[in-house]
Amino acid sequence: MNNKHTMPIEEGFDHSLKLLQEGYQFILNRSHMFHSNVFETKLLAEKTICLTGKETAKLFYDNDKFTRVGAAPKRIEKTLFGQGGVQGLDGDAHRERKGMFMSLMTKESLQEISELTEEEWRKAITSWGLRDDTIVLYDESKKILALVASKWTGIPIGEDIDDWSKELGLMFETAAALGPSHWKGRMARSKIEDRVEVLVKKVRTGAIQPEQDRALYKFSWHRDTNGELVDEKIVAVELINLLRPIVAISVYICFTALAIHHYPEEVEKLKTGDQEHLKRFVQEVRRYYPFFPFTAARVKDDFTWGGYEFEKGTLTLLDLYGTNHHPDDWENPDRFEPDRFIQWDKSPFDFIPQGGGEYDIGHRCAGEWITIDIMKVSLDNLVNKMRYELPEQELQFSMNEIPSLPESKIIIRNVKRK
Ligand code: HEM
Ligand code: MYR
Repeated sequence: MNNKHTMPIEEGFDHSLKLLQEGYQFILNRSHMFHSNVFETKLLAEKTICLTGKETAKLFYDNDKFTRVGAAPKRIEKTLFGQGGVQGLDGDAHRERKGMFMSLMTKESLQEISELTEEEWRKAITSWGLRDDTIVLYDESKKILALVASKWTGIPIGEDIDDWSKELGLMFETAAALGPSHWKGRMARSKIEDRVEVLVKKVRTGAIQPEQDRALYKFSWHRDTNGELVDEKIVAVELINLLRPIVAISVYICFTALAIHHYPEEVEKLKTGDQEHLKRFVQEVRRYYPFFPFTAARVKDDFTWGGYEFEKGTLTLLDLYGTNHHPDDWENPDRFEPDRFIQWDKSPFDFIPQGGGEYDIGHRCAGEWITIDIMKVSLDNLVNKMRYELPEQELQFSMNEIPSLPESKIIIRNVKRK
């Protein structure tokens, strides 16, 4: 008996243009069209399998079936990820490197990053209160977060906060861009990599001595499974894998401010500062708004799943945005309802804005807890610690610009401490 089926195929030579047009909805649109959570298409003229929904997320995170080696497109490596970092490792090498990241995520260290965030918000609210011009929340949040990241990792950024926050921002803002803006991101990466590499060298020669529990110290002196120090360039890439995504939380801060504006009845529930309510709201912001569209791997060896054949080497995308909105897994997925998280069963596969599966042996985001904590502190500050006005502005966000952001980047004015 032959149980094999043919995977639904989007015929044609290349559909990259449609990916640009449909953005975050590209995979879910085709999944509806084919009535299938698995289908094949062609992107940049390469055969590509697309997966969406909880069941296929489980498959995607099976380390025996998929590899990350050679999965990230060059343009993503040159801007967002860097070369030689944890995102492109597999097996023991991955587990060992990921351990280096996860060892930073202790309760104490998470508590510290929340306190640092609170402190930077406090200073920012005070300084905004002295201004009579308008404030662009996105740009200011990137600065707040760059300062938090610098203090938490021990990477000194001195007086250059404007440059660091802009350049770290460019790395994720331009990863999916075309033309000159993409090249700005590549240049920003090489500049920051050089600066961080110099710092790593200085740590190793003793010219600077960061505190021993800071990432700058720990990563610089980290030894791999062979007992060797990690190449300085790669240490720089991994330190940037802390700095850049902390700054990227600014995107979520803008969507949080947008949700505060659009859902006042939900904001009422936050006014007691109750941690559970803050957390539900933050989780719903991460589920509802678009950010990281999909993640990529390659088929490790030929296998069959659900009757479909997966051929070794095939590029495979897991739809993160679509899985968070999948009608099989979420009731009224297109409504903003923080209370849905009261019932949520904590599945590692249906709510995956920062990837799914496991942290230690899989590629799930090392900074997910940090993200949630920083967002909770930021939400509490926006709702309970400051008053501000939102003047008339373009609050709509695009579904095909990656990453998306409210168009005006959230302009506020007349900030006062509450
Ligand atoms: C991996 C999203 C914040 C560090 C990932 C992945 C996604 C993601 C989608 C890949 C998952 C996969 O391929 O399976 C985000 C988003 C963030 C965020 C949307 C919000 C701004 C952070 C923060 C940190 C961080 C704050 C660190 C402080 C990492 C690292 C990896 C990763 C090191 C690689 C993990 C691995 O390959 O094993 N993130 N992330 N991220 N993230 Fe985040
Ligand atoms: C980070 O800096 O790591 C966190 C947020 C980055 C969002 C970037 C969105 C563009 C990603 C394109 C995805 C292609 C994956 C193969």
